Amino acid sequence: MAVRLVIVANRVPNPRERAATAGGLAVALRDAVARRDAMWFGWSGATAAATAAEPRVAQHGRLTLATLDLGEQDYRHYYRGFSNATLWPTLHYRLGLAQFSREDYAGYREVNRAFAAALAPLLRPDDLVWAHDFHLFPLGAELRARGCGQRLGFFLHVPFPPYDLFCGLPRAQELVADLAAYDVIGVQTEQDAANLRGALAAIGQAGAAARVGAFPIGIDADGFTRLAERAERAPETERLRQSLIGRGLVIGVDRLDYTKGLPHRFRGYAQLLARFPQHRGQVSYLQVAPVSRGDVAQYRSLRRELDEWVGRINGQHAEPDWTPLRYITRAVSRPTLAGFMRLARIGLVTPLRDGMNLVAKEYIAAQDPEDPGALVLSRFAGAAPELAGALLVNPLDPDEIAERLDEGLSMPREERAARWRPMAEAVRQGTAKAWCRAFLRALEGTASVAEAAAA
Ligand code: GDG
Repeated sequence: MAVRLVIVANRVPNPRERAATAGGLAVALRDAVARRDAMWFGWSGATAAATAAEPRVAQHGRLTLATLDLGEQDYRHYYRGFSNATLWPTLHYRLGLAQFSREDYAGYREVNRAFAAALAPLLRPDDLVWAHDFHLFPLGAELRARGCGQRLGFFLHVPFPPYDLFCGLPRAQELVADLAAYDVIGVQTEQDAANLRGALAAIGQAGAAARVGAFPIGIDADGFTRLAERAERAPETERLRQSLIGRGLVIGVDRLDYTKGLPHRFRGYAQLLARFPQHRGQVSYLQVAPVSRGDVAQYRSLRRELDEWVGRINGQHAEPDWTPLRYITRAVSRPTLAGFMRLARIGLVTPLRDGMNLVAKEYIAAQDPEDPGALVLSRFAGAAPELAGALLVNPLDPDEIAERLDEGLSMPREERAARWRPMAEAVRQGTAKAWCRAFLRALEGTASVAEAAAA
């Protein structure tokens, strides 16, 4: 019988949430746990007076869901504080935005301890444990401290910056040292892997540095293509098509997050309209940006800044019958997004830094092979090395964004198809399923650090 897979992540998805509305990661991992014995452990998403000591356990076929409610204090310090306001900006190279407090850091460590204490008694000796993302740097070390000898894997979904930068964060060395408890330490790109190896080597953890590997995440490409094909004639897509009256559509889809480069992108679009007047009245840019982390101050100020940009661009350029920039801060259903992406002549994806960026891959998968659109992509997205046919930009340069937009909008069909084909192939090869398999193969193939130490 195959060994059980235990996924540990900050959030456990709601089993009733339909795959059609779930994000890329939930879909990828759902596939990983589908046809085997598995457990998914993490925060329920609810808060209580204090963090629960015992998880709530529910069985769904062969999948066990084990969830903890977080105490209000822990939510503030671990989640909103250290994870979202300290680690998130630092790992995205934005040290200047990071807010550090010792209370937040203590809360972060405390929740990792509480997770480990609640998880350890549920583990079987031959379980494969796979922890996800920056919320859980210390989890492996906490499990080891409780005598867990299982194979422990860790995957970081966001970038890992050069050590010198990461070191600007107080207690950075402790966090890097925590990672040495894991048997396989996965990151998205070779660049992240080199940075993380450098960090581990710098603190004298050469052995752990050798256990770092790049495992670029992907999407269910065929599934997304089918979704886009089906949505092509759906009423929502039809309404959007009719509203365009033949104008070229530029689409952006991002959580409303300062790493996604939205103000710079809006400036780039404004530059397109100012510098390339032939596109005025001929193009419409739809930005879908569902609000996220609305209770973190920086996200609220970003939202105000974007509201201003939308007003400025439309105020300056709109005509009575033309709105240059359409902006939606609600979430749109996944099939509808797929249909919109298929309709769009340009996918505009310009994060300042991104671990991977699944939207870029979804845009490629959604295209009609006979008449595909062009992808304008940040060179700082983890997806850039895999998507060589994209029009690459430095997302901080609005003029370059404008120039690549002009290039994409003016590109003949043959060139668009020639650029798209190898990208479509890459997205079809590097699926979410393949990512999961590669990581788990690496984890199954290693001896546990704990076993090796005991031998
Ligand atoms: C982190 C890393 C890494 C967005 N708006 C709506 C919606 N989405 C979906 C997209 C895509 C997903 O959410 C976003 O994934 P990204 O990869 O683009 O970005 P993050 O959320 O920052 O994810 C990232 C990823 O983890 C996986 O490792 O690639 O670098 O930051 O699937 O389509 N989905 C729906 N409505 C929306 O309005 N239904």
